[in-house]
Amino acid sequence: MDSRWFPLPRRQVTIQDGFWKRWRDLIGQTTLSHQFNQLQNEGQIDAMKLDRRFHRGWELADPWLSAGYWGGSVFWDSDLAKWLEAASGRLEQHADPALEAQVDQIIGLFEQAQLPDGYVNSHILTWRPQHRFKNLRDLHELYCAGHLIEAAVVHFEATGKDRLLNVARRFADLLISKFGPGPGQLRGYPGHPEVELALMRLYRVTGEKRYLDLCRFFINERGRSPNYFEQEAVQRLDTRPFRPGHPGSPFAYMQAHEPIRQQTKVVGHAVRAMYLFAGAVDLALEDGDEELLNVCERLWQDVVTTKLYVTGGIGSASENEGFTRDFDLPNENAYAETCASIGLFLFAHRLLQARLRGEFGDVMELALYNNILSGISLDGKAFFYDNPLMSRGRHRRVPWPWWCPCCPPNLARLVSSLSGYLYSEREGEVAVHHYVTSEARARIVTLNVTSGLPYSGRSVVKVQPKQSAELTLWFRLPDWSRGSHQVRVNGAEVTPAPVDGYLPIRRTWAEGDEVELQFSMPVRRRFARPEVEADRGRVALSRGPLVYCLEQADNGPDLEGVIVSPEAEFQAVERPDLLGGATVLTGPGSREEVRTKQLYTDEPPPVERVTLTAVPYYTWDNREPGEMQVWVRYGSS
Ligand code: FUB
Ligand code: ZN
Repeated sequence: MDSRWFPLPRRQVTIQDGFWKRWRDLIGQTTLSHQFNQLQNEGQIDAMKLDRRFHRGWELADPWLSAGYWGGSVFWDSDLAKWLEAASGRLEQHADPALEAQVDQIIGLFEQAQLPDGYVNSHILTWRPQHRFKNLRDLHELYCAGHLIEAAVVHFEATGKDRLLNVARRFADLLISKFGPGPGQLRGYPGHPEVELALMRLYRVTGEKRYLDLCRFFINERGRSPNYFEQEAVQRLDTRPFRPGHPGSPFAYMQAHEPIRQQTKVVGHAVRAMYLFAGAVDLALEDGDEELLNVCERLWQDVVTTKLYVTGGIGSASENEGFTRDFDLPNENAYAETCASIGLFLFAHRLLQARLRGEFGDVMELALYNNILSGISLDGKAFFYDNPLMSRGRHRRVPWPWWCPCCPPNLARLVSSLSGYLYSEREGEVAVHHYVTSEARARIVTLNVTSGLPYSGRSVVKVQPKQSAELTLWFRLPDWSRGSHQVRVNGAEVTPAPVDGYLPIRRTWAEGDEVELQFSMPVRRRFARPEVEADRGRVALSRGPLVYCLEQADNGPDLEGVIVSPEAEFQAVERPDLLGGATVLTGPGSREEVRTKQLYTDEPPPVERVTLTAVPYYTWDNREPGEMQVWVRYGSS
């Protein structure tokens, strides 16, 4: 694919100030040590010692999943790996000997746990070594391997040390010998995709084609008939029905109901789907596989046109942690797992390298500032797993979702590697996907971006070309500006025609040239298609990349009685004192009063005028517990 783009690597981009610098520092200074303590207290770190005596537990009776013991979850290794990845990203930006010592301690445990043939998985090795690669459907060995590989790549790139990379490569080499179409090999693939995109990262950092080949095998093998998961269940004499209540194929849960190239609708578990598709786009880019790329685009369209919350969340149902029917987007019971939005972000970022289209960047931004960021409290020490759009006050962040701590370290690793998602380059061209105050050192040019996002739509880009040559800078035109923007180069207005949601400016740039971009940030009213039952007759407010919500703390209880009228004008008001410094939206509304104890009356409820205050969704649940609503009743009153 000649026209493809390449992300500017993390270490060539320095986030220097502003909103994301504050988040990155909070995660680096507070969240990582909080998470390390949790991993220590809850057992993940000790589990790596492969000693049953270190495991706390209660009895569960599932012979293939828990085998009558609690040895920690089957994916605990991935929590450690995600933390390692996040911590390595931090070390890349900031020397921190104490953090480095913790990183080295965990790496040492992985080294000690690894068998001579390269295998490493604390759960399997401690509790059921005989089950190695016998239940790919459930046991998450390849998922854990994937996260280990990703952590190793980032640790190597960040520190130049190859200890963890060696562990990961030995494991990956074992996978290469075990999996494939050859005699004596397993024609299996992961129940939880992740290792595919990890193998692509390993391939890129080592240049070893065999990792790319294994990724291709996993992606192309998946969903073939006869189904591998059925066959391996027979092999291990496991006759229990798998997901019997599932409509259609039970393997849709892990996107293995049919080969990916035949899939037209996104189904099943949301994180699994997004990781698989991200890996598939990586593969398509590398192989120049237009067919696979088109499949991924088709699946992308399905997600964003029928399954995407206004907050950038996906996967509405808790039953399968994933997708149901189109437009089934309940608010109070929204699952919208933080990891699923992270997966969507990763998927979109890959697509952006294939086709420079603003819609991919728009969705990345939507997910990042809303569903993902709401996953962490403003003090960096508490987390949501699911991110509903309505609450009666009982949904609270927790210091550690011990039953399944996948989201907190995932969020930490995303933010600590955010610099790698902001820019792309290719011959003679650089694309700015996200406006984050940062220095970007591309091959041909250095850009110094100062941005007021998410609260101000103004960004200034100072351009320092490495040599005098014509080059094109592409600036994403965010959909939230609704086409209303101004661009100046060295103070003179220019009007580049948008191409697929980007503004290209081609010229011979000189040292000190400056581009100023002013994107309008109107307060927007968002309405859902009528098929979205939960949002009928309701409005959501947004401004710039941020979706807003009403909280009880500002508006009192009984938010169901609150109505926004079509005439109401909302104003953006800066509140440095509130929620870590936020711009809130205020405007007139009305509230139905409850003046009767009768269930039904012949008169409509009386209505009082009120002033409403909406806060950014990512900030909710950082004060006293209370109600919250993104979708508010809408109509004249
Ligand atoms: O299964 C591993 C992770 O745990 C998934 O990605 C999440 O949805 C959670 O179930
Ligand atoms: Zn998660």
